[in-house]
Amino acid sequence: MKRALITGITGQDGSYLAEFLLSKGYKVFGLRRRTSTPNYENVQQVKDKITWISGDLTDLASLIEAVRISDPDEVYNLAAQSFVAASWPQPLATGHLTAISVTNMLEAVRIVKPSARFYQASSSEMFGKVVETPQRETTPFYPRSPYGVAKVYGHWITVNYRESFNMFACSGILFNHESPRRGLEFVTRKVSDGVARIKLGLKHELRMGNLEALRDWGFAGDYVKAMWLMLQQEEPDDYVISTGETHSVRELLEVAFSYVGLDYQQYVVIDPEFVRPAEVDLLLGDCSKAKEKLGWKLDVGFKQLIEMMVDEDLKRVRAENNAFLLVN
Ligand code: NAP
Ligand code: G4F
Repeated sequence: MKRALITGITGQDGSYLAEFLLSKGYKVFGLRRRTSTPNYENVQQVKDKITWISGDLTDLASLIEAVRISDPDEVYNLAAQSFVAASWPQPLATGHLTAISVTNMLEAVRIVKPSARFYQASSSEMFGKVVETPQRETTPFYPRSPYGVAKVYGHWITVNYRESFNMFACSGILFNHESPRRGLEFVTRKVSDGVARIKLGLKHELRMGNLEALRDWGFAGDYVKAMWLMLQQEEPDDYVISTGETHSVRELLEVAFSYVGLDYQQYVVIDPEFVRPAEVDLLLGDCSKAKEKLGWKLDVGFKQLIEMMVDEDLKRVRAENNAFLLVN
């Protein structure tokens, strides 16, 4: 039975990846940090099938112990401070969690089990103020946020450990991917949750930032399969994972509101609080290498993804509201 260690397992991607690896017969170990209120919402269905290890990205001793306990064939390093907007008010924490911690994790693997295969969660945010379109593995980076800068460090340190220590270390340069498990602060989920609340009469406006930003949005469930495929190859390498389509935030609003029979223009208010100090205007990925070498493909398209998210939020908000009415 293969053994995998996942950091960031309670997040969106970690939860889909855990389900995917369990379905493939893996023994899955999940690194969990101590929080005042435990949050297992994303991993509810598989919580009891995961072997939990207490640890924190910033604590090398705990990561060494996590690798020792799990004795993994594969390590998926997904944990990070992942919200771009939070990286301006918290640039140092973002640097520690999203950049330096990658070296912590690589060191833990190098010291305890250098033969383990390593996946690093790199990001299209590294392309930032893009210098070519579409963006591919060879496109130079021009990050536009403390988060993007931190991810560039994480990306290059992964390449460096591969080249310095001959480790099987891969970087997946993943474009935005979403799901009903996406954090509520990210734009797709903010919109699907907002639409559900407006439709149910619980909210009357949705305050948004830049509606002209363009993103290449895919489904997280499809993207975790690419992570696994990268670690099954003969040689370690880096891959762009994307849909090859780009859509604006405005289009996202149109699709989500019209799905429930509403016109977004009647509810959306532009609020400078959600406009960023520096914006990534356009992301559009070319994932030909992943298609060709990994045989990776997408199952869920943009409209289907947004409608799935609105459906799930309608169900959840309705249930929460009914429970509240019953109690009060
Ligand atoms: P997410 O939902 O925000 O999950 C982040 C995970 O990191 C959570 O499990 C969180 O634990 C954990 N974490 C944060 N700080 C930690 C610490 N100090 N010690 C241990 N664990 C810690 O992110 P995601 O969307 O699944 O993304 C996964 C990874 O892919 C991230 O590295 C992200 O930057 C990268 N990425 C994401 C996308 C995307 O579109 N989703 C695209 C490219 C790259 P808690 O539950 O305790 O907070
Ligand atoms: O959903 P977002 O917050 O995602 P962003 O910044 O693209 O980052 C996500 O994708 C990256 C991959 O490219 C990951 F590395 C990263 O971890 C994260 O998962 O914002 C998307 C766009 C931005 O242009 C933002 O300015 O939506 C725009 N936007 C407009 N109004 C908004 C809002 N974003 C948020 N979060 N909230 C708004 O009200």
